[in-house]
Amino acid sequence: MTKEIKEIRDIRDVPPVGKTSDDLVNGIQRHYLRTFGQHKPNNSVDYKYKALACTIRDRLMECWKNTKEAHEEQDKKRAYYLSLEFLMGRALGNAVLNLGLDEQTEEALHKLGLDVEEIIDQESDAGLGNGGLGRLAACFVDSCATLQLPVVGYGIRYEYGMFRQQIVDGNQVEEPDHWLRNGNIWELERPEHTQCVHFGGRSESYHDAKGTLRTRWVDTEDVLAVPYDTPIPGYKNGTVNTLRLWKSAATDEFNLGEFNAGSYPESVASKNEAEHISMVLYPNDASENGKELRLRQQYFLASASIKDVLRQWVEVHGNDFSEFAEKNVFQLNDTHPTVSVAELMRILMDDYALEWDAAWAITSQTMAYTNHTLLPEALERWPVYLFGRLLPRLLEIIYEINARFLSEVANRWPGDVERQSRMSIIEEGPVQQVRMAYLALVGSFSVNGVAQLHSDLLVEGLFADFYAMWPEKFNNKTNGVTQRRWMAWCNKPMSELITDTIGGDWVTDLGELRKLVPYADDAEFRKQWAACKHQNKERLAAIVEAECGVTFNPDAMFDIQVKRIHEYKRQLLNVLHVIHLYDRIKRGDTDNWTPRCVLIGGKAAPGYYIAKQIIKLVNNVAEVVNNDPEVGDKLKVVFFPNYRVSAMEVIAPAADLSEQISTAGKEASGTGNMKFMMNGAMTIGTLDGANIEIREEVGDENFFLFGLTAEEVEATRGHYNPDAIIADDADFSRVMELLECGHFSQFEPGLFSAIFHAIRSPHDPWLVAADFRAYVDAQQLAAEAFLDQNRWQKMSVLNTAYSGKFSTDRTMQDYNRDIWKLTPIPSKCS
Ligand code: GPQ
Repeated sequence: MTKEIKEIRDIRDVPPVGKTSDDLVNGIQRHYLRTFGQHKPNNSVDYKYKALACTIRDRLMECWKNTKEAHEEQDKKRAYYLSLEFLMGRALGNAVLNLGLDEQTEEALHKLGLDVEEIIDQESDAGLGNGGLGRLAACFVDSCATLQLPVVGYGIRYEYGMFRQQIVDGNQVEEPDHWLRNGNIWELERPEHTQCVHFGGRSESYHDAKGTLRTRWVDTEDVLAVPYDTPIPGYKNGTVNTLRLWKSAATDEFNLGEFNAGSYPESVASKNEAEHISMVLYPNDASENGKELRLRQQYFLASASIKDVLRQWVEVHGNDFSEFAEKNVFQLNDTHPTVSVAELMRILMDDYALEWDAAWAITSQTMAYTNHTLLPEALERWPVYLFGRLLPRLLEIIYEINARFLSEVANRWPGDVERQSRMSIIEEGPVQQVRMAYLALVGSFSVNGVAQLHSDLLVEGLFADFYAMWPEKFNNKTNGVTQRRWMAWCNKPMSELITDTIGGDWVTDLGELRKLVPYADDAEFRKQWAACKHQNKERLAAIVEAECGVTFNPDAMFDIQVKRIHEYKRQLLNVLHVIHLYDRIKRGDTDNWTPRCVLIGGKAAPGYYIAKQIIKLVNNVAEVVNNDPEVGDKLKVVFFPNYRVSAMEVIAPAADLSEQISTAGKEASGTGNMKFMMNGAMTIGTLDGANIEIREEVGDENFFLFGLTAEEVEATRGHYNPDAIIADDADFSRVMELLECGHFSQFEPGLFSAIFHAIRSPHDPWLVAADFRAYVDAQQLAAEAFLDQNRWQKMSVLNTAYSGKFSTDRTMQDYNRDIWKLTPIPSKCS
């Protein structure tokens, strides 16, 4: 080999990529021609997006490789975030921001005569999540990279993400989200790290070479897990972490039987079964669905990820696991990946010949569990028969974990058989079930809720027995959001004003925003602040006009509720208020009126009937309100279709009022509430989830509080009489009359009967009627406050100024200090 070729092969000799706008122009042109074979300027804008994305990706690759190398070389402790959902949204803008290339990119596109917005809009959202839980995972990995923590995200590369929501005649219609159709510039397939995942078969005993009795899992049906890596850039720090998503694929041997029988095409076609595992994200938010394919997905993720971690461990340490627990920690994002507990046990015992106690010591010191809900319908249980058929060896291990655990319970509380059956991982009954939350509780050294109230309620209620046994395991980690995406990237006008005023350190230290407090009293600053908000509202108004055909006046109050449609989140309460405003207008009760534009958006689980009815109701109310000349600009209402990450990037910056109105005790934390606060919206909300902490930070006078407390909600059970509440309240009676007489369903009179029956039910768990009056009164206070723009803008500034706690940078530091204990690894890259 000549010297020349050797040098070319040394990667360090590849000339570095430059960061000027001219370098970017060259990159874009080069990729346009050489990567995509395009040269005419009028070709589809998709190739222009891709050429830019490749150009930006070029600027990530070296640091990505360096980060991986640094993690390997340092051999420090690492964390793995296991999650069935990563709701990443778009990657381009975030990468540009975190690389510090925003100005140069804009300049480069300008030089090329390209439209920035149009190009950004080409990218599909990576919608690999339902809502808060999935987006939280995305914010976490962003913050970990920015904090230079060695954390790898592990998830599933769903072919179809969260469905696209179309509104047809006011109803939700789901369409498949084939987000990969135009390719995905941001992922790299890593076939060399493919793992093999087993299903089915049976477990058998055998004697190993030393004559020891061991167990193995045989006659399995195997599926390949092929990793696709996505770079996760830290903010201007040279660190690029990894999100590793698994795609399922058939093994070559798959259904060889059929092949031998001479049906080659049938055999190849049946590969589908293996490939189906990573085909589609289940669109159920905070509710269990119990489908076999879902359990397959869970085990597929758990097994592939754990094997991947062990592969890397064994490469360095051989079969010595004595330090494994000191060097590795798995964070389970809800119970979805909890089968990991049994899988790590299985591999350590069956593949690496560890004894039970050694394997358990390792497992129970490396697993940590985050709970995201108190709703009983979300607690995962798998029928034992299904579990045993799909994962027989795992079930065997879970039984053994349970037996040992229950004998611990028996030792601690002798004779308390009732307690044993309450705490058992296996629930007895007509159909035995595996309680995944209990497996997580028993198998983890840390258990956390996602806001203080939620964590308190967990140990007082759902997990009280376990708290009595292991109080030291339980802790709170209040959620956050990343200010890079949710302020610096999505709200350019305000970000610039903030940076001009207090400097730019807030981008990595959100507590810095407190320096804005004195500016709340500065009239000139408030004027600029209001101008930013106005500009953002114009941007949203243009989209609402295009999507919904409704004109939003940017001078009106933008009153916004976007989140999954769920009864506990009480979009219904919001609609009732809208109907009340409409009723006031019709009655001429409009002195000192505050014009409002109400926007409601979110997806309903496809099988959730009432949630879909609520969408239809919002649309029908909107139809009546928006077309009534008497109402005019006083009130506008839209249902915003297909709410998603990229939509929130426009919505949050434009909000005046943030609706966080769940029944107290039901919303574990909420994270949309934090995005709105950060962007200077006022919250109208209940004492639920992180609302409580938001109010603590910003002060009672800058928050519109209403409604029952979690304690009062519990006390109301059995003594609730909505009919009486409605009859006693003239406003409420008129609202119900409009609803029940069919005013919003003129051609289908009984259409909304399920809804008004739910409101009138003494068993309504969400207590809509109980909070109606308090809500309407709080809305009136908000309306009055808005009329005094000086006061409102001051409150708006203060909301942003006091939002520092709600950065995932803080959340991740808390996880790291209390649970992970990782050392940040500086980057060799600049
Ligand atoms: N959450 Cl269990 C989801 O988004 N999906 C789920 O399946 C469960 C919880 C949410 C929860 O409702 C919010 O209150 C939290 O803010 C969010 O998780 C993140 O913790």
